Amino acid sequence: MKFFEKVLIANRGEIAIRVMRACRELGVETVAIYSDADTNALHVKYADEAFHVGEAPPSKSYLNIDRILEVAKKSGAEAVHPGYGFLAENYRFAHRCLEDGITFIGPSWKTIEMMGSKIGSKKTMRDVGVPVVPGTEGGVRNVDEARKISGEIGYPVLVKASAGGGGIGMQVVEDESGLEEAINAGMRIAGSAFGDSTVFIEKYLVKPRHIEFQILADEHGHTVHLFERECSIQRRHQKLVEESPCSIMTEELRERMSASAIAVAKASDYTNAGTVEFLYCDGNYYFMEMNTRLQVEHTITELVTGIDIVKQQLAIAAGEPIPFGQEGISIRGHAIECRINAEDPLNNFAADPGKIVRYRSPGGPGVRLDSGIHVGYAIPTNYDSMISKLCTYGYNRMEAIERMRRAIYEYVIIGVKTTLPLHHAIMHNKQFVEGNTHTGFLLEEHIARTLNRYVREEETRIQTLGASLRQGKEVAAISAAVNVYLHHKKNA
Ligand code: MV4
Repeated sequence: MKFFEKVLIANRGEIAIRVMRACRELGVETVAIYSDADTNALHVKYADEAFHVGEAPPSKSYLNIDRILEVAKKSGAEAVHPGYGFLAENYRFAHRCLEDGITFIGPSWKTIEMMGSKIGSKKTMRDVGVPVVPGTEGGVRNVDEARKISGEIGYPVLVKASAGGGGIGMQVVEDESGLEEAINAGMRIAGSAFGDSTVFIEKYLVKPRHIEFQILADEHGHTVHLFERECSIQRRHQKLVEESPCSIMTEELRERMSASAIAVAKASDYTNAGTVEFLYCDGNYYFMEMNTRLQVEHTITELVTGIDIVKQQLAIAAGEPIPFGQEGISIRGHAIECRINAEDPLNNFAADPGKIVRYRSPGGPGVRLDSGIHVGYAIPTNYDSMISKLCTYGYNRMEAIERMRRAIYEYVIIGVKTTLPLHHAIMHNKQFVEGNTHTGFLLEEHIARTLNRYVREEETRIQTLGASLRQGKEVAAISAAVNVYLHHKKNA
């Protein structure tokens, strides 16, 4: 079954290629779109057809709804896959697709709209009995009400934007004296960032873990979960390392959380692939939000369940029933993802766009690399700095970690600074290895202390490898990488 004859992929980079790979396996023709900045990008070459959609700024190209729908019609694509970011959670785009008779590969526009409101979705979930963080029922109407509720739930509290995402407008309030000021600031920031100044208040959870459940739901009323991922290791609300399963998961907790995740999907008439995010703290979990799209970290779920989530998305969008029940889905082994960004970890993670002059990807047992880059590729400044996703799979968590350490050593990217040394530091960090992580993990200084050393080592390694490669000594370059690795083993 190929579900569609032709699909347009309204995205770029590694995720556009990921979706096209599923299409290729199914025999579905692919249509790429590209901006002025991406004329030489891999996703353009990978597709069967490619159409220019505008200038480099996203608003002129990858967010240009009129132009993208025009290309869809011109190319004869029956469906559009939005990937993540850009138009993936834009309910207006999903609605426009519906109007134009093009299948949007994702949930209905109504579900996307509902989940876009933090307050609205939280209220729906509270009503169906899913645990939510204690706080105001809706938006803050006035400071007196906010004071009363904050006093009841107890400080510290958190002011959050209803339309928010990425922690924008979010503020911790330690005691009553800071409340009014935080509400005003939160409303101002939310208003200018989202055009909606509504804020709400929640009890502030200390050092929570971020645990999310992958969901699949078809148009015949069947909803299943593909287990959980832990994504606590992040920086400024950008995830950096994800893993599945969560290292502290128990059968009993998974039973409860997965039932809640399915209840969330049912309550929102969910169809297609989605993710229910929870905060976990001291044995309790709370619904935070639902992401109505394919996520960056879907890869690790694919590794531990063996299910191709993108193919399931296409099947569901074509009206097919999910071909397995919950009892037909199992989790096996352990998978970890490290996001490789073109950023300088020693310069406050500033983006380091530039040209990749040397590149060698890791391989071997249990390694999956999803990337959109190649030698000679100039990373555009207009888009996200994530250039690839390095995932490893192992029989258990320790083997996945060992394989990630090895894969990081094998991975050579010369020309731009990357987050590879940071991942090196994390994979060797005692607290991470023990599974002792939380959302403030990277703010604690133990990583900062070792990061300098790892970045310096990475630079030395790159120089050694670069010198060997320039002399055409591929084998010497490989042995240099292995030697650094052996050195580490000895000193571990
Ligand atoms: C919280 C929280 C603690 N208590 N809510 C951050 C992004 C936004 N979607 C929700 N976030 C948080 N909400 C309460 N009541 C801590 C965070 C948080 C966080 C959550 C998930 C992953 C990383 C995070 C990093 C800092 C704060």
